[in-house]
Amino acid sequence: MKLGGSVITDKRRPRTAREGLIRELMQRLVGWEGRLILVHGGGSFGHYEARRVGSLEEGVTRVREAMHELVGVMERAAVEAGVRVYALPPAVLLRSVNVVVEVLERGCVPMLYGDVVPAGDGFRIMSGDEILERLAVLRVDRVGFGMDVDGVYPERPGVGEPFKELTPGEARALAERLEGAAGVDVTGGIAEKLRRAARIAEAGVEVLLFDASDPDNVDRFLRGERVGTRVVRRD
Ligand code: IP8
Repeated sequence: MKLGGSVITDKRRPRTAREGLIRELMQRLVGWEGRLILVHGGGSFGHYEARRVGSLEEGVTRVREAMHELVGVMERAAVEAGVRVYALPPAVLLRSVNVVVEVLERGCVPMLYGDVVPAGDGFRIMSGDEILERLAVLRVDRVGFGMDVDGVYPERPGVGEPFKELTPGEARALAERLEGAAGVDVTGGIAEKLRRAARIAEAGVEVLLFDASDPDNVDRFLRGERVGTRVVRRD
């Protein structure tokens, strides 16, 4: 399950975490008996600093320091709630998913986050959404994209009703349409999510895109209930 940057931070204020909500969300993981991998985005920490630095090569430490501050907030909330979270930099995934499995096998909740990772001669950003897609190979039951809107809308959030269900093909077609229809700022995020959701669902894993700023939805997702927009292969 990913907790998007727009859920756990206030995107309008640099380096501002929604600490109260983060604590509530962590509380919902207490007593969860199944296996869970957490992923979180960068919000007003990573994205803010990544925009400010001239290049990732130059600003790698600054961007990562901001992400580590947000990771610290998440870890503190986990400690207070009594959830055994184990933060892992996603650069480990460039080699394999083995460490994630080892952490799971020890009964902990691996927590990965959007981060700067080596690429070519320099660095690039690995988003939380990319991390979800890379982890889907672990034969997970379902993947959740926790956002700050209650699903995927035909045009834009709040206009009409969110889709209840999409096939991978429908999700891809919608990604094309949304990307072409409006500015990248508004829809780039959702188009990219839809493409990743389509690929994950194509491999047979159920994907849910839902509003994680309501902690009850996190409960529903963990219980395997339908929440938000479901992307699923129809065989
Ligand atoms: O919020 C981006 O992760 P995302 C992380 O999942 C950085 O796109 C470092 C900007």
